Amino acid sequence: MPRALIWDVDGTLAETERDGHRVAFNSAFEAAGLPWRWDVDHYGRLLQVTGGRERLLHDMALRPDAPASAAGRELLARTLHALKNAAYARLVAQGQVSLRPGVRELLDECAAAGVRLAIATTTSRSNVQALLQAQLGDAGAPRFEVVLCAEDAPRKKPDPQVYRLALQALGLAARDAVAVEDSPAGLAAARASGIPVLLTRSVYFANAFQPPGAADGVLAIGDGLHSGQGWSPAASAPGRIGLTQLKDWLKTHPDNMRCCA
Ligand code: XBP
Ligand code: MG
Repeated sequence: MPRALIWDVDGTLAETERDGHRVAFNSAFEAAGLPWRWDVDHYGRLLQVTGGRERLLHDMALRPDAPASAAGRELLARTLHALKNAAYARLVAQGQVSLRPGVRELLDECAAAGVRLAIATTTSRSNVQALLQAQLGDAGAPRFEVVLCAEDAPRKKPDPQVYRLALQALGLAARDAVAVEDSPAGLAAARASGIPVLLTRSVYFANAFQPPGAADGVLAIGDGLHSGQGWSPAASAPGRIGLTQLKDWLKTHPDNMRCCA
């Protein structure tokens, strides 16, 4: 049995990007009087860059109407990012973003079984707080013993910093935890810290693990925790993914076979 589940937020706890962060970035552009708008496809490409402020800077580098100096772009990125996070918090409070199916059930099961919960994300702390409050109420945040965000780990995924800090805070070895992730950068970060990864494909990274070998080393990959269908390796039951299934996958995971052979 894993002793802790370490959750990514964006794309994993909830589908936050397309209808949450993207829409909020566009509100920020509008509030700042800028004509820029990020459509669904463009935003998907920008997601290669982790971190909202970094994403803004990356986009500005290709815009002739962005400030010419690095300092000017940096200042604008900070202003827009703050506006975006405020707009995101409003959207989330209105219920525009929900937990992905099967997430709540697995969180509840962990609580009942004494499996510890943590968050390791590249997003800003205010975004995590807004989501937990809106979806899980006052009791939401305290359910996660460790919550590490962009402010705690400035070297963003795929850098393993946030996962290493999470293991440290939990006082656990990597093999005692399972990371739940959705993106190639998240997978790389968790794997580089040695944590087995459960991958739930999200809207923007649905096809990111297509070539054979792209998801090498994962504990399992599937479309979501709500169903046991379509997972690789196959789940033993068609119902939602629970702790018993995680335990089964951990037993046969190559990392554990190596460690305990
Ligand atoms: C999440 C991110 C974040 C969010 C937006 O990546 O890259 O930048 O898109 O949040 P992951 P901020 O799911 O791998 O943690 O604007 O606060 O960065
Ligand atoms: Mg993610």
